[in-house]
Amino acid sequence: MKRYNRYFVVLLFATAVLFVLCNRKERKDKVSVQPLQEWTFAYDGEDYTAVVPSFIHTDLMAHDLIADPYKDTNERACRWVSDSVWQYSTTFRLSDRKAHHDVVFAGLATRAEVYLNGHLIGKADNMFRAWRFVLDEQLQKGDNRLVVKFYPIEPYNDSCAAVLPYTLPDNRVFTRSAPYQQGWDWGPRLVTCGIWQPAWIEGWDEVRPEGTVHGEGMEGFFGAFGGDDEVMPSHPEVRLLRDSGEFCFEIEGEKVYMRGANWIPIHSFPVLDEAQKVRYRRQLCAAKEANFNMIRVWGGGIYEPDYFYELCDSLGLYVWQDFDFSCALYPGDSTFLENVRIEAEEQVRRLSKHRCIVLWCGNNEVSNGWYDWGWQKQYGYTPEQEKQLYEDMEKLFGAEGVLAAAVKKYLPDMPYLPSSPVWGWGHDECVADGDSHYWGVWWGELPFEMYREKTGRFMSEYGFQAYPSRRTVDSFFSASEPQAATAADLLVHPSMANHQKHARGTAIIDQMLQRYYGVTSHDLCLDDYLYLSQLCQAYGTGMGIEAHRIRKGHCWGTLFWQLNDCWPVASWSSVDYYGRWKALQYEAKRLFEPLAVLSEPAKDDPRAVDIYVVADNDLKRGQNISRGELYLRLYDFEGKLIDGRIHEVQLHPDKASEPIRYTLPCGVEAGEVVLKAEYAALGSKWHFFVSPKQLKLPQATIQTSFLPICRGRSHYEEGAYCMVKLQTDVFAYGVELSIEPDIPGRFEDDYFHWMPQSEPGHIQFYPDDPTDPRLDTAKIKVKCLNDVLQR
Ligand code: BMA
Repeated sequence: MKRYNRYFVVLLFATAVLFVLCNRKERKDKVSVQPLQEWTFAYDGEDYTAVVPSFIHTDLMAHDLIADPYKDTNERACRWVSDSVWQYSTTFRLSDRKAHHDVVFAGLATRAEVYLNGHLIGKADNMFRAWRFVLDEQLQKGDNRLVVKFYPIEPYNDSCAAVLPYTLPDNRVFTRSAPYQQGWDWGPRLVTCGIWQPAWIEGWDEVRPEGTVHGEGMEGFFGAFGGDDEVMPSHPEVRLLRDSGEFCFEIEGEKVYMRGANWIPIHSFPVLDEAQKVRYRRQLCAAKEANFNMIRVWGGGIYEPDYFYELCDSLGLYVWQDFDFSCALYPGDSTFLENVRIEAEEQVRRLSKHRCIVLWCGNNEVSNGWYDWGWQKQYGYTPEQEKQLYEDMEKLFGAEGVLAAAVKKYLPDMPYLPSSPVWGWGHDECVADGDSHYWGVWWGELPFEMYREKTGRFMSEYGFQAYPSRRTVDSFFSASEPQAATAADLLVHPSMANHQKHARGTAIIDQMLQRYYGVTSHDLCLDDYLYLSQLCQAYGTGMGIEAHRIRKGHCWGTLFWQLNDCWPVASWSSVDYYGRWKALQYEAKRLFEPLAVLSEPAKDDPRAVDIYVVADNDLKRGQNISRGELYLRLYDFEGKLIDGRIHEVQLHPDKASEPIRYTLPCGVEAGEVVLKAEYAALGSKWHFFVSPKQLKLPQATIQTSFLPICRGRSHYEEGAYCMVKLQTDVFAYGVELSIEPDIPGRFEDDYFHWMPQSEPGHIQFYPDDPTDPRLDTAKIKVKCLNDVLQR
């Protein structure tokens, strides 16, 4: 009898669920959706076809009305575009007449008025919200004309600033648009506007749709907003451990060490078309291949499209998500807060379905700016004003603020951090409490070795700039190169200078080149300089990664600044705008191996090194690596083995192994040898006892040959790949391979060290298009530090 009761309850429940689902479907079926895809924009009294979704700059470029702003100094020449009013129009007839109709814009950038048949029907002022306007009153039977008028944001921002009784550090904060488009220290100033998400008309008879329903083909950049049938998946059980200053992600009961980098938008005009999807895939696959397990979506960019998070979900990359606020103080009036509340709720709700997100953070460097950047003094705030500004910050970012509330509403168990970093890098606390942006290296112009002194509990930013490769430079620098020009001569050319957005960028790179390589841009040709800037970035940032992983247990994450670029430029990125890996990305791949052999010079003995083995818990299950043998082999640069040792090493889940000390034997010149440390054939590391400029590297002769297409299993996947055969007569430091002609693809490894061997070694090359006929006659070009320093 009891059993029957149970069946009855189950049946009743199933019927109820079915009833609810059918009803929902019925209600949804009543909503008609009519896409609005055919638009024009007005320029100089004429109408031009527009692409929707897109931005005015891309539309103008498509009609040759402006030159590509990524090239030379065109960015400046098209400044007028940001200062103009732009008008987009479409004409439509209703395909399915209902009792009521709304127009829905999944995204408008940014200050816009919407007119139907000449009547204002609504205004928009936030790029990160969807907008819905009622059409009914002005709707006509036949053709209807819908116009969207975009206004420049700067005059509006200035007018808001003018009525405030105090100055905010940056007027851009008054408009909710992507901060980076206003120019950054790696980004052009390309303030743009446009219908940057899909637009459509919804019609219904009885029940007005809640939120936004989207139909076939309406899946845009932001996907669907607030559709009432979205299911929130159960998230992994994520905890952010913060006891006694700790900053550690615990996921499903296990502490996870995070390895990765910061993410900025992949384009100054971030529209999700097929070309951008390819670029999203390329960048995120680069992260995965380089053994990242986390990406931080930085708060000065955009909330990325669902496509981005779907890729992260499927690649197994955790995402630290900043709200879109960065490096400034924001208004605290109720209109602004309400605007932000809606934005935050829409975005958190939209992204709540992605399991990859493990943290929402209020902003990038707002708290850091407040405490450390001298705003109070610079803008002469009175104590009352300071109090008010502090309270405004709390209202937005605090634990009880608008953003935290949005997270709590849709993701009650999701960790929320008010601001990153917890402490600025000038405070002693930055190594003891919370996440840290360590900018003593670069901004503070301190040597790379400082990373070893300043390892915080979680390193969410640190890094060093490098120039992109020659092919990327050629894409924006069209001037011809005078004979015998040094890199320094060329770097001051307006086209090159416009692609270095940091005021002291070139000087700081030169300083470090001098310190570690003994040369500067004045001693090098452009090609050698670009190469060396990358080697230097990999060397410095790599030293940071090692320091942070060696201190695992104290530190639970290392995310360097920055993975990608939004245009071709000199920057901190490890992969450039075109997807070309800089030396740093290869170095990160080595140093981010879940099981890594790491080294650090002994503090008390210049001839000694401490070797560590660190194993993270994303090592392949079943690998028995808890105990193993560490082989230490010392070679001279002719490849002769000078010394060899074996040590037993015990690994730990929550910290690096105990250090294994190795001291150079008497009589060995520190600048003439290299130590190879290898753990159980799983991980290895080259260690040098002096800085690169003190190495006595002999001239190297490297022979290469290229085998076009091999079929079968590459190191990554089944498919076609090419093979480079490589042999050197002496130890070659930092070997850079390039393929001639420029065939898109990637080497399995690059900027590596290479020992003389009796047989040639192999490096695989993965062409984007294995049927490219140029592969048959392609040649390999090599460069290495041995040669560059001898020229
Ligand atoms: C960090 C970032 C960015 C900036 C970078 C390099 O602090 O948050 O604001 O691009 O420094 O300067």
